[in-house]
Amino acid sequence: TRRENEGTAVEAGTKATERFTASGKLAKLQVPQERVSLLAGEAIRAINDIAVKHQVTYEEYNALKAWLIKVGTDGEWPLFLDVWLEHTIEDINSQERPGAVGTIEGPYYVPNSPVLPTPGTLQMREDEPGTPLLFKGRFTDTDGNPIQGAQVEIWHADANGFYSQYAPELPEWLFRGTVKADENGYFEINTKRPAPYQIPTDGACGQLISAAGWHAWRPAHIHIKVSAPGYQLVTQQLYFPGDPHNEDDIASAVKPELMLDPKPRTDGGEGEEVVYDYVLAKE
Ligand code: MBD
Ligand code: FE
Repeated sequence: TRRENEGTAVEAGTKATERFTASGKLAKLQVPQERVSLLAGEAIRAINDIAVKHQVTYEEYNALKAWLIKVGTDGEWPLFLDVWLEHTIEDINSQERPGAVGTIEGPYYVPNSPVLPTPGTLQMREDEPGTPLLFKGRFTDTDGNPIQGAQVEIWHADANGFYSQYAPELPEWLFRGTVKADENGYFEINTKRPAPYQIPTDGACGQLISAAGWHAWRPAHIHIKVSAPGYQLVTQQLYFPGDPHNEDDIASAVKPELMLDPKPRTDGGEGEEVVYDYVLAKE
């Protein structure tokens, strides 16, 4: 089984926290006082209402306090928020955008992955386990014209459910890359089909999951950011039919438009191929 080495959650959580804090996003954040007062005020009131409704005891209050402290010391605020809240924020903010369907980014994106021309092959180890997957598609605008200068940033876990740069001893850019589409908008990416994924179970989020009797699974997924100069960036994930967790993703991030349809390769190559096309909306 995976996650047997101690400290996996802390390792991933600390990296995710550091990367978010250092990402430069924070310096620009500006939330007006009236929004802070409205949102924080209602959130605090909602928690107090729940406490009254369910007659929360001091035992439960102190368990909550200890757990919240542990979320921080394990570095799991990015994980907690991305699993249990980001899907709602993503839905709210993508409603108006035509074209490619998005979903949550999650905690393990790394910018500036190695750039590859199409057809590109993501970095793998020798004897990397898993079914080879050829992922290909085309970029067009909302009028059906090919887009120039489009790229696919792709990242996913290895067969053990670990993301490079968030777990020890993995090659830095394992299963991470930026593939540039050709002048007609076509791209091809060679990788391996990822396995179903459990969020770290040995940290605060895992403690909540087991204390509540929930499960920690996400369906197998490939993370994607697609972009082109002058077009809106889309962050999404792609999924595989038949995965037992497509219907009960702990992160609530599956949408029908994000389901792939892999087929045996037609060119004699080993493994599967799948076509997924992108329509991007102008900025
Ligand atoms: C993941 O790999 C992920 O994609 C999300 C959303 C949350 C935790 C781990
Ligand atoms: Fe993921």
